[in-house]
Amino acid sequence: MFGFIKNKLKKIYDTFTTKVHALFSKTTVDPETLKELETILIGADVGVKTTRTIITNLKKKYEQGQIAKGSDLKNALEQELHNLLSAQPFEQKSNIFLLVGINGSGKTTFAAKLASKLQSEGKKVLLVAADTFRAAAVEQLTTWAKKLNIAIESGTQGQDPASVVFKACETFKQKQFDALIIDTAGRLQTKTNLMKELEKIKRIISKQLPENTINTLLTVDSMLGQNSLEQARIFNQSTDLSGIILTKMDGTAKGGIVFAIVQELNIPVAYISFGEQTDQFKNFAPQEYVQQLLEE
Ligand SMILES: Nc1nc2c(ncn2[C@@H]2O[C@H](COP(=O)(O)OP(=O)(O)OP(=O)(O)O)[C@@H](O)[C@H]2O)c(=O)[nH]1
Ligand SMILES: [Mg+2]
Repeated sequence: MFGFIKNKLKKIYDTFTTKVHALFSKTTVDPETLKELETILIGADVGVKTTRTIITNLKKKYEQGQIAKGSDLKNALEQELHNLLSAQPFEQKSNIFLLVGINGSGKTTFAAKLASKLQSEGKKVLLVAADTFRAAAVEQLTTWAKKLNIAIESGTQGQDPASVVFKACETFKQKQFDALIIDTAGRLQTKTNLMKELEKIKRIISKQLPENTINTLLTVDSMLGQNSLEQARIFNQSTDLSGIILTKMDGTAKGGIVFAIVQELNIPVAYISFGEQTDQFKNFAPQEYVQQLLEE
């Protein structure tokens, strides 16, 4: 079943690449070409509003005679996408990370990846299992912590996650850790509960570690497409996001959603994550990302 869905998605992916390159190989570009490009971008999750902005800018260039052939279109599109993404660079503010996002989007996996990287840089890392909603969630992070030989603070199932975070902040100060990575729950009975809980966690960290600005990062499953824009909007309202982690980029999604998130919500992309091994992520680089998106 899963294989079937995967193959189907792969077909959509190939269609994107094939279609966009059919436009880039044209000897002359006309207004119809731009219309076709608009449809293709929407199909790649770039979103209606953001696509419109891109197409409007391209139209201007076309009317000024700067886009005559397919290769001009490719260069101009690359430039537009690059401008969009580099307008909002991510700046790491401290070594305090709060990971938020809907269930299954990759928070726990990314917590382990980031912890491993910071540890390899010589930092003393403390992981925090603040997802006390499910016992399995604590176990999952504990397994990672053991495997990586990294310290972990965790509570018991049902315990107030903010109290786990409070204790973790105490440990962080007392034992002089360098980095704090907090994994949170993705699902509670209601969205309001989850948001209230995250707000409370942030308040606790700010109070306990006032000299540090928290990096609040939202994991966005690249396979979910347009739904992610609305999620990002909701999380941003209550947690004031510092950046996005685009996960599951080893899948077939094109990841066009980041353009919509960056443009419509002004949230920068911080990391790209693409597998289940700890080294499978990197800092987001706009140029490389755009090239990958458009490559054949
Ligand atoms: N292929 C792939 N799988 C991933 C990636 N990141 C996470 N996964 C897998 O996706 C599933 C969900 O990841 P988790 O890290 O548990 O997600 P979560 O956000 O912590 O989920 P909850 O704890 O339920 O809220 C797991 O099976 C992970 O192994 C990725 O970049 N690529
Ligand atoms: Mg988790």
